[in-house]
Amino acid sequence: MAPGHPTSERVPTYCALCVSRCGAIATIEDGRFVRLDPDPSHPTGQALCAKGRAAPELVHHRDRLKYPLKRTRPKGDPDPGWQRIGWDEALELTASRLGALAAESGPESVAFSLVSPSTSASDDSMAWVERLMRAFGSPNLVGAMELCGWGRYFATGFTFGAPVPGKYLPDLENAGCILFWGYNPNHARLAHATATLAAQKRGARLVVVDPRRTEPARRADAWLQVRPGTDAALALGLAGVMIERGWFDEPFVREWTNGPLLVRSDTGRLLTDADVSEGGDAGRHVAWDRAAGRPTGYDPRRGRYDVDPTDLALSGEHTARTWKGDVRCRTAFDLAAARCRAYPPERVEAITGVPRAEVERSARLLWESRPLAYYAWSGVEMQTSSTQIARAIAQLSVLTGSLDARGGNVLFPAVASPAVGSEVPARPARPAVGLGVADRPLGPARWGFATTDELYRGILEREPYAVRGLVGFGSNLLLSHGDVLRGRGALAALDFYVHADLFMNPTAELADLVLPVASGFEREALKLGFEVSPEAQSLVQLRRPVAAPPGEARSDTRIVFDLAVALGLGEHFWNGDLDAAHRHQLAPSGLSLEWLRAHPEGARVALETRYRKFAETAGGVPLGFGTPTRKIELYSETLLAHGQPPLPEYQEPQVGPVSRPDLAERYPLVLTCAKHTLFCESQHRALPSLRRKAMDPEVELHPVAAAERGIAAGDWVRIETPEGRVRARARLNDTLQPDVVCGQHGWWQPCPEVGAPGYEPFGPDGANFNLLIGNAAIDPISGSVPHRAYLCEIRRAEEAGGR
Ligand SMILES: Nc1nc2c(c(=O)[nH]1)N[C@H]1C(S)=C(S)[C@@H](COP(=O)(O)OP(=O)(O)OC[C@H]3O[C@@H](n4cnc5c(=O)[nH]c(N)nc54)[C@H](O)[C@@H]3O)O[C@H]1N2
Ligand SMILES: Nc1nc2c(c(=O)[nH]1)N[C@H]1C(S)=C(S)[C@@H](COP(=O)(O)OP(=O)(O)OC[C@H]3O[C@@H](n4cnc5c(=O)[nH]c(N)nc54)[C@H](O)[C@@H]3O)O[C@H]1N2
Ligand code: SF4
Ligand SMILES: [Mo]
Repeated sequence: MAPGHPTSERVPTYCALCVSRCGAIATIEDGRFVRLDPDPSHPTGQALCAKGRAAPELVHHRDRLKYPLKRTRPKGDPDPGWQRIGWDEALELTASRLGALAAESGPESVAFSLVSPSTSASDDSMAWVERLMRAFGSPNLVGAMELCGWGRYFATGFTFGAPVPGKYLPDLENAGCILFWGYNPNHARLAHATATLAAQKRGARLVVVDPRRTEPARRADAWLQVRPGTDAALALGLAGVMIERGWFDEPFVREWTNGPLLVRSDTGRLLTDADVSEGGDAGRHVAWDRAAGRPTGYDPRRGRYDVDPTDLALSGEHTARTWKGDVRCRTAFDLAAARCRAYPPERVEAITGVPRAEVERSARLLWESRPLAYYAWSGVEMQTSSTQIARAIAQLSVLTGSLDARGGNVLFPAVASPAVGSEVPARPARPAVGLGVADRPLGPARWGFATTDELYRGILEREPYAVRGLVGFGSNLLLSHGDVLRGRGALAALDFYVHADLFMNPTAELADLVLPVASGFEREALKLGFEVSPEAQSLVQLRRPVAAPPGEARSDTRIVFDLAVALGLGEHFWNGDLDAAHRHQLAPSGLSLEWLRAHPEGARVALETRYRKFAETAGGVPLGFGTPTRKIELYSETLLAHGQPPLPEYQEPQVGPVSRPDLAERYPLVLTCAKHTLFCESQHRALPSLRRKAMDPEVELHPVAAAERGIAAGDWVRIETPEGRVRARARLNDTLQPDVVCGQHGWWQPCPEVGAPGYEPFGPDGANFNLLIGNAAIDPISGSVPHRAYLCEIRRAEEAGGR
């Protein structure tokens, strides 16, 4: 283009900054990326949030990392002495150090960490990181699985044998009733927020469970203001009302859940043929034929009962004759129903604070306006009973018969593509066991995820084995996770830590080597499907870079491939050829990489949406569910076998006023937190257009609680828990319960352009919320940490000493 001729180009793209992946149009003027606007023709492009609009500020930010940096001074020295080095040296150093650790202590001694794909463009690279881990031989991925994904992906797996609602997303376009439980899409996933508004316009009902009156709560048909962490009691109570009133899909429960199976009252085990007759088949279960008044068999391998399912008794106590004598049994559904009925509305009110009439009314709403499409997220993930809560909420979907039904939670169709993260053979050597497997065999470790607590223990205590290396793709562990000071000690004690990021952060400061990463706007990325609807799933887009990366920054994917080659694992990575990798991903769909590159708006692949796929048959056998009984497991023998409750149960938050009255005397307020609408997690505080609108960390509290403490709106206060203290500004909110307060995490970055300060990440004069949270009280199954239900006290900052 001739100089002096202003050029303007508009490139269809999408914002990769968070889980919403909003369809967008990037404007490039004179070669510079200057604007991002919504693209309403894109299935997720109805709107952009302030963060998306601020994308050019992120891209062009002065503090972006530009070159690989090597530490030259010891950890703990206030000056790391960062020295610029070249990529070749950085990759060689990394490969040789990781290779040496693997040779000395096994590949499992190297953990990987990854910024959550919900809060970043790491979605572009996650599968490749997993592939690298597999090829290298490490079973330890530290993400935020125990804080962010466990309930959505794995806890409900015990019920459905599938990730609900994580992958069985709410079918908002067809839902009769939408249930958002501890989830605020208006802040977290704009594409869901706009789809919800549209659904409400066409008459769908909305039920919101949240201690705070969020935007969706304001517009909801029912807002259930639950005491933080007591959600399982509410879910059980709702289910109890539905069962009591007959507001449930009895044929669905009979045919598709393990409700009809008989449970031995003496052992809690499912009755099998081996109980009934000597030498009987332990793999066959027993139900009760109510027509004939006698037991009948069920074979999970064939997914079939010996009689027509309509003949099965769903409830009642039955005596089964076994070869060792008579055994009293109850149906699994009977036990589940009894558990739910133990939480009648008045008890739910006493535990959760939700008025009993609201429990009744909401139960009716869930039933009468079904199909029910639900999503549950952060509010119930970061709890000491996140597994129980997730399973309790799942029952509501089951009772309404909404799983994989049109308008329920549906596994939408997907463009065919190989699972590149898991298709390479795991490294054969000696099979490495994940850090947490011994302590929590059913927890995240079973699926290759380690909690930060497990990571820190591995590093500091060498238990169950030594962790000596860490490869970090983003992930600001010291801001995002509790037990901050122990974490700092642990990271400093690593033999080798390499961290790839857009910016230096307090966690990366402890690395031996820091690698500069291209942002999502500066790299190509292939996205097969946009998740939220069948239409969105049909779109394949090859995101085109709209700006050059700063300095020598490279994409995470590029770094993974380069590192793989340097480690001698190139055979699994097309010897570093990214195009070849993308062609491999596209092969089953027949799409061409060149075509996609020339058409940044992407291609639509025709997909057929099928519902109730569990009822389809293969070789005469209904597919059913991926559970041991091939049915939805209201009653889980898997959990029982591990000493865990087979039915969802209510457990008081471990750090709460009921469990810890001793602590509650000094710390009488219940502390939760929520995402900031303007920032993702610990990021974005340095972007002027955003920071201008939110200069300081805040804590919301009720005016009565504030008045009792002499606190006025805008005052600096100290939040104090048994673990630590931090500062925030008071914001008064009279829709909160008076004993509930809500903070914000992620504050550390300054923004000099608007005169906004940074905050010390490790001390009481800073604002690192997670200094307040410890790792001692955790979910016994998953290791989830109670960032969303803790105890605290709040004081004016001057009274507590210092500003
Ligand atoms: N703007 C923005 N968007 C983001 C992010 C961000 O940081 N900022 N982060 C991304 C990530 S990583 C995630 S995981 C998603 C999360 O998305 P969400 O899960 O929607 O995140 P939050 O808004 O923090 O939490 C949802 C609600 O849980 C409520 N809550 C708090 N305690 C409890 C409780 O005990 N019970 C119940 N029922 N509710 C409770 C809060 O009041 C809040 O309204 O958002 C993603 N999108
Ligand atoms: N108190 C409290 N604690 C929480 C939460 C909460 O709600 N309350 N939420 C939890 C949840 S749900 C999550 S997911 C975690 C999130 O915690 P993290 O996964 O640590 O996420 P972020 O803080 O958003 O970002 C971490 C780093 O990733 C970098 N980054 C951003 N994009 C990229 C990229 O594309 N590539 C690379 N290599 N780096 C990138 C950022 O610059 C930043 O330095 O925090 C958890 N911690
Ligand atoms: S919600 Fe905002 S940050 Fe997230 S993808 Fe959409 S525009 Fe980007
Ligand atoms: Mo998250």
